[in-house]
Amino acid sequence: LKNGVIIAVEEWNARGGLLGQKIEIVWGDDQHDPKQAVAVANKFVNEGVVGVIGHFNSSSSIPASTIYRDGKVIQLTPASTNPLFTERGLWNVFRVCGRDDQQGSVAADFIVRKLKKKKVAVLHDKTTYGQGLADETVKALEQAKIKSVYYGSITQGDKDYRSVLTALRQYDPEILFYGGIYPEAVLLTKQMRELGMKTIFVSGDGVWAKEFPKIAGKAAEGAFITFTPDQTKIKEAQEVIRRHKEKFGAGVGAYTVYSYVAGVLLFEAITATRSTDSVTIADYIKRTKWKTALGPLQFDKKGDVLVSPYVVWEVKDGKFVELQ
Ligand code: ABU
Repeated sequence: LKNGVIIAVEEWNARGGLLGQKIEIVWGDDQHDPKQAVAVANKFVNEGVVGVIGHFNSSSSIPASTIYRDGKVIQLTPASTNPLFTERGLWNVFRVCGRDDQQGSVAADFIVRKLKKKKVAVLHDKTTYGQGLADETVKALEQAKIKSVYYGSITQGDKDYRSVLTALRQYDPEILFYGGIYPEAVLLTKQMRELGMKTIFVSGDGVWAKEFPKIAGKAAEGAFITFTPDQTKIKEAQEVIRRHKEKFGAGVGAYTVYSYVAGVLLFEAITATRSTDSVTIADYIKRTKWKTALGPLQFDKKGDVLVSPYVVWEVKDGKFVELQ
């Protein structure tokens, strides 16, 4: 997320900045802790920031958003996918990515229609994102008349998940759907294979990180992950991807282009309105049809994008491959 913002700010500052001033980035680290997120949000408000690009975790973005609302600060999250972020009617929030109710139904549809599996175990990491995505997937499975054979949770940061895997193995699941982030997905897949389980691993965007296949190795092969369609094929994204490679010597992360776009929307809104008043900027962002590095984009009244497709990716030969 940082890299995307840095590229956007460098681009705008090279053109002279905003309203005659150079843009200054103020960084905060919420340590993916909701309490720390609130502390960071208060710090930003006290420092008089105009807009926040962030946070990453839904469990940080949601509690921080009310601090920003009260402090009259715009918040654009590039990556927080829990529906609650935009479902509370806050005027100051925007989400550039999709939502877990969309993502969960794509996962369930893939399990039922494409994989044609019926025995699904579900695990989540107890976070707002992880549990939220697991619950949305369960809901969508139930609409397809599939009741999960096991529903449980793990604790982020633990290293040994063999006891929960052994417990769910008794139900002989064909699929393990996991709501959570990639470090635990690495351990879950590795330990599943160590236990001799052939269960297919399915998860969401929190696991779409090159580290997942890289660290899990063979254990990740054949895993299915929901995420957006391949950003490297979007023509408008090419220049950001090129500049990222040039500056940081690596390909973009899952949400780098999203954070770039969030920054550009904020800067374009400030330029167009010639204002740093958050209500004026929010109103402009909401009523504008945007052309962005992710393609055309428009927000609804809640601050969600009107179109946010999810597709399924498979881990093949250590890489994510988008399925057609
Ligand atoms: N969307 C995946 C990870 C970030 C979050 O929503 O918590």
